[in-house]
Amino acid sequence: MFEIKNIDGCAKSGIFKTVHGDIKTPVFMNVGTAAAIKGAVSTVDLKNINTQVELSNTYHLHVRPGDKIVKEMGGLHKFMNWDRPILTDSGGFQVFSLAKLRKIKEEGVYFNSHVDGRKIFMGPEESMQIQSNLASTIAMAFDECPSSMADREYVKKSVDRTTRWLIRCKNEIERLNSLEDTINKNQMLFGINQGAIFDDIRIEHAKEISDLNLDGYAIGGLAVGESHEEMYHVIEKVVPYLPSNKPVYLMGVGTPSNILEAVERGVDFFDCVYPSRNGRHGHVYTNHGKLNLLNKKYELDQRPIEEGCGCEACTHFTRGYIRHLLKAKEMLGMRLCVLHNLYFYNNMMEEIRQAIDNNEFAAYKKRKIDGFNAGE
Ligand code: PRF
Ligand code: ZN
Repeated sequence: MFEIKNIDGCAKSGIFKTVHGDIKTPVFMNVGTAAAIKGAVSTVDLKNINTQVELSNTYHLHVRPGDKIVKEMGGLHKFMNWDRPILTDSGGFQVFSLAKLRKIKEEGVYFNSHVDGRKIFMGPEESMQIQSNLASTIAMAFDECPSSMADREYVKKSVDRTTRWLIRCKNEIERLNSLEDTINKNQMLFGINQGAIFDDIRIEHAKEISDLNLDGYAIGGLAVGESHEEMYHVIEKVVPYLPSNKPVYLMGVGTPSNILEAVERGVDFFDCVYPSRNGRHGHVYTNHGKLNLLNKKYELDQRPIEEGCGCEACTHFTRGYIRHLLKAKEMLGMRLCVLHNLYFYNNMMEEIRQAIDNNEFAAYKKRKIDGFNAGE
């Protein structure tokens, strides 16, 4: 159930209720693809940086260790020791971006595993069965994310197939949720809007999937090569056609500025690998833009990454020390940068929720983006 708390322009704050606890929105989900946040960050750390939702991937966990193993271990929550909500992505996107030699058919996708090359088939039913074994809080529908280069004719055919797949996902999750030995019988399903940058295909698809009364709706197929302006345009066009009483999730987005722009256009859920991936490379987010800690100018810098930041890195260590760790390829360097970046994102979302509650989101957003652009 989604309770809207306050509406400020098109931005909204709310509470999404799940069996694993409430999610305050807008929210940024922290990505732990293979049941691990890259950079040696555990679920104990996630609690310390105020993570609300962890995100894992169906495809990766199916390939290794296998969803049946995770089920035998009691489901993903028990496996990772995480008692807050988990969202699992369906595998659709990962199959298209990672797997080799894939073949898309009406029944699903045939592909070779990126780990050992073995042949795998995944369709809507298989994706739902795997996600049911993982026992995540929210399962994502199995979709196709067409390439940003795909032509209109291909995109139309692909989106129609994604709609048929969505109906099969809905039927399958209802069946699985009613089975005796299903771990999470209240598993929720989010549908995914596709249509590349073709407004009419996007809108028609949004109308079709809205009729299915799902728990939430995602906008997929963005941040795959189109410009930021094209992405914002699609969000503006699509959001009005999605149910206003359900959360909207923009998949795989993005930079802090992208998130602020999307919140302003009505988006409630986000996820992205940027904070963890950038952290592993020593790139850290601050209110004055992104810093590259490998830069020589930080060698003797006694300041924390960000003055006033409450994360483990900033409350204990200097830029100069973290730079040394990164240069020496010590795992601790990466870990501290990833912790800081995730804290920065989670903290920005808290500020966003407060700004919306105080009806001052537009001013907050401007201040924040001006700061990012000003630099140190
Ligand atoms: N579909 C799914 N997962 C995704 C995407 C998508 O289109 C994207 C696109 N940015 C990220 N993750 N299932
Ligand atoms: Zn910090």
